[in-house]
Amino acid sequence: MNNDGSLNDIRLNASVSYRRDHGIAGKDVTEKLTQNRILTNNDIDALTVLEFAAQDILQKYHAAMRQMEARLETLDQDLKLRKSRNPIHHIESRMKSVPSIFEKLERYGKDATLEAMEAYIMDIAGLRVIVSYVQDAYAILDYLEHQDDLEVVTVKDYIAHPKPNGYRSLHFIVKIPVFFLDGKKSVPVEIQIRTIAMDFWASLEHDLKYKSVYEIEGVDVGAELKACSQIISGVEKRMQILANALESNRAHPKERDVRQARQMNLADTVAAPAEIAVKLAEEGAQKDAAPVFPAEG
Ligand code: 0O2
Repeated sequence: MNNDGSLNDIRLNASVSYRRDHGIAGKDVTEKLTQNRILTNNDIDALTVLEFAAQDILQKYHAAMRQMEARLETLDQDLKLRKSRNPIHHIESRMKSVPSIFEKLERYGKDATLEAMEAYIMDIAGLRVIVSYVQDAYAILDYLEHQDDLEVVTVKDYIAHPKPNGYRSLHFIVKIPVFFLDGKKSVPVEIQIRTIAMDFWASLEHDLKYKSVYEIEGVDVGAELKACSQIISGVEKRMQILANALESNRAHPKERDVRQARQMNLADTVAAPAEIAVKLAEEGAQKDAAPVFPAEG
């Protein structure tokens, strides 16, 4: 959306869709606003008109997001009652901004229309679920897959397959039925599940990415971030082993869980990340350096 031509296309498409869907002249509304000089013929003008035309659709996604959040909270409460633990640490929600939606459509090479927005943009409504342990992320996906009115349409497992920069999270799109005055609609919501540790990494990486200067002479920032992600992953695995062993002790001891915990050694846990850091520094933090974590038994 860098030139006036495409902005005008967006305005025109939004106006036509609005008129068709609402039976009133969206173009007249646009002109009235423009004549009153609330809008001018620039980027803000086009995006504001678009926002107006899209609000009806966005409301639908907002409703779906709230209902999905309630589902997750109910699941968490139920697990607390039955299994005495709350896997969900907290939930964040966000609606994608209209400019961001249309930037994504442009990236996908799709027309800047409201129809395309509904057909191709699956993360208009998004929830980020922060959990304690890696196993919790997969357990929540599994519970949702077993709710028969939900449809999990795509799963991107960046935990099993981290992004090249070290980003880890479990992403999936769930379609949830929502009842409106004109009937039931199945609305997609993007869910990102990540542990507290993954969230820590992603938040700082995001923060660093937007620093005005993202380079330090003699330091490979990307390789450092990737190494941090790998270290975090190693620490998480050890925390998971501890949690499993403690849980196992509390209920019906499982030999395997307890044995895994016994085979861990606190000294290794502390030493391993430090060793990796030294090794990376020695190797000049080469991009493809793959730190080796202590075996987990
Ligand atoms: P916002 O404001 O959260 O929407 P695709 O669906 O494959 O065409 P997309 O949508 O970019 O591409 O999907 P992807 O990469 O699976 O996940 C996008 C979202 O995941 C991002 O949202 C971030 O919230 C998060 N994310 C993905 N990669 C990274 C990363 O390397 N670092 C951090 N910190 N977060 C990441 P948006 O679209 O950026 O923004």
